Amino acid sequence: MASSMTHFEEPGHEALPVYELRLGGSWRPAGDGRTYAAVNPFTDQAWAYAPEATSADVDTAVAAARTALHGPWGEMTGAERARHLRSLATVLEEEAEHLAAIETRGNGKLLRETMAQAASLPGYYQYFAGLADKLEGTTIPADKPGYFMYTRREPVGVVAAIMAWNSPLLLLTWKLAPALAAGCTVVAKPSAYTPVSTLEFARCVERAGLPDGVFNVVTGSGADVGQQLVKHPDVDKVTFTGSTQTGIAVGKAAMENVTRVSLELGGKSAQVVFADAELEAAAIGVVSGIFAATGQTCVAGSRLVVEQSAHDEIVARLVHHAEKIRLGDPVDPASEMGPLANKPQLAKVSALVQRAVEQGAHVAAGGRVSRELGGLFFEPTILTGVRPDMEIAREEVFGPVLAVMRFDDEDEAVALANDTRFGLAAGLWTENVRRAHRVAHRLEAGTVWINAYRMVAPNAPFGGVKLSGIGRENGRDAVQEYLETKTIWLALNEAEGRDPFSIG
Ligand code: TXE
Repeated sequence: MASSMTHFEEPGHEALPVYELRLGGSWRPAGDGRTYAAVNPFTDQAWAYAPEATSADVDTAVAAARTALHGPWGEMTGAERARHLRSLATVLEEEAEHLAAIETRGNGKLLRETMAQAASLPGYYQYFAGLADKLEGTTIPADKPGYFMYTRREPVGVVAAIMAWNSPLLLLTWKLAPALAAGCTVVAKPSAYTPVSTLEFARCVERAGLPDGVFNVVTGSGADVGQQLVKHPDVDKVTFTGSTQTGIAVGKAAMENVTRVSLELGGKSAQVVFADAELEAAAIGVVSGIFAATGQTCVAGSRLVVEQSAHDEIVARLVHHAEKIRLGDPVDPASEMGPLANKPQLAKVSALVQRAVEQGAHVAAGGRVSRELGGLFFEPTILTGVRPDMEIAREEVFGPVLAVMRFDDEDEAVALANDTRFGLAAGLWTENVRRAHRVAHRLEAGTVWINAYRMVAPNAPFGGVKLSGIGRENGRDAVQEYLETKTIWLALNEAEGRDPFSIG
């Protein structure tokens, strides 16, 4: 990826902001001074320069995180860490508009979406502040007399947080807030496509007064900077959001050092619509699941699994909504769908749709690159007549493309919905309360929304089963991802007289 980036010599770069790495308490250019252009997907123009970290910079970041872990941060009580998390929440409230604007420039998402995301960030730091002083061990009655035994919950250590480009600050926050609550220190590596918002975020951390080295940022390519972090012997835990393919490579590389890993990966989430559903509400929910954020969300509801008798009506409603979606400048409040985030993404979406048509899918709406606006726009697309064995029913598109399949009864609905290697989320639309819970229990997914879609919250555990990942973000479960359990035994009596050659 690094080689496709524009470098510092680019004419006109002087006018653009040039960012620096956040290493310990310092802002520093990359060790060899190299930068690359961050490109705005709407204008297709460079808008800032980000440092391309060297391997020495990665070492410096990890060392700074280690020093903070063994220093002021590691010595704090949970209540003191909570105060820092709350200070950060306050700064983020003040900076929400600024961060949202940066995010939209970086990945082309609608400002109304990035604004809602930025406004939600403080709530995560508040929630995890509330948990920071409640990380309790247990006292365990020893199974033999004369011993006292208890556990401590200790931070796993230095965490490398690696994120995709689709929601850089939200994905970062889902990792950083619980990691800090647990007492860990963090080295963050945003996607090479969207380096700037995480560097701006580091300014917020600095303003909030967190000790130096608690939060560090290295930017650059995944193959270089990301890979080095994952393989770094002094990193204790890797937490990753991105594609399943890269996630598997990250997991394998981390295992070389038995580094702990959490993975939040791709999805091919089903929206299951029964004929007894309120069909207009279901149609709006399906639209929100697949066309919001231009389909570039891990929870995109990219497969519609609909009961035969409701198929034609819901497809008609969906086509009606899809054709009315206003594509446009992401900063225009009237826009409903922005561009895809980068050129490889547009090429991938186009190719998948083309192959789906060649394999027999019917284009009910959209289906093409939208040329009118320039940039990287793809039309909201609905493909009917999709069979479960087709590529478009199996592969993550990460774009505004819905694959429609039909079922005759509940068992077939569940079988179709579960006929995927992924298991991040699912939507379920029915007015029958018994069926709603019955089917929700049978769906293989980390989250099931009933008569709703795309709901997330600080206290709602989120993550995948199957190829969608390992571990949970948000909720109480998330802090556990950043803690280790230590068991402590104390012999209460002096003379034991126990056999030194047998256990226990
Ligand atoms: O993801 P990657 P990208 C899917 C989506 C998209 C595709 C590529 O289909 O088209 O992934 O997106 C870093 N060691 N999703 O390029 O390649 C990389 O720099 C360590 C689904 O963003 O997985 C970036 O910071 N790190 C997803 C991060 O990993 C490495 C959300 C993710 O990169 C690395 C986004 C390596 N060897 C994209 N290689 C979802 N479902 O949530 C790359 N990276």
